[in-house]
Amino acid sequence: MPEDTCLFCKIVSGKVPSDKVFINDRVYAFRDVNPVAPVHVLVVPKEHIENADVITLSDAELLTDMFIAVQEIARKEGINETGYRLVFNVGNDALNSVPHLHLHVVGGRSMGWPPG
Ligand code: DGP
Repeated sequence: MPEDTCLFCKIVSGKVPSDKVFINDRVYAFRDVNPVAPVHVLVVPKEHIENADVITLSDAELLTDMFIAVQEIARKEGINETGYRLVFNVGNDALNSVPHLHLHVVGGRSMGWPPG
């Protein structure tokens, strides 16, 4: 069962503590333990989905929920006007380290492009 082994499932269930930023029925968001910018929040579905590469049409509503959560978080964190970056890492080349879908919300400073 992923709830027993997956770090972000344990964060969602409260077994592992986190700094909560947002919660609703389907989405949980918390501060990244290794922030790369003044604002660095991870938005995750409460349900275990491995990564963006396995998303299907049946996840459409859940993905919309995640983006609506992002909008609320960006306003609450004061970065909706200055801007922010949204990142889904997938697989080794992207250094995806936790196999539970998560959307990085990064902001509060100017960022370069392309990423390193
Ligand atoms: P990724 O590399 O895309 O898989 O991002 C995983 C992120 O998760 C990474 O930026 C660090 C963060 N992270 C890892 N373990 C923990 C944890 O226990 N708590 C919190 N808050 N963040 C974590």
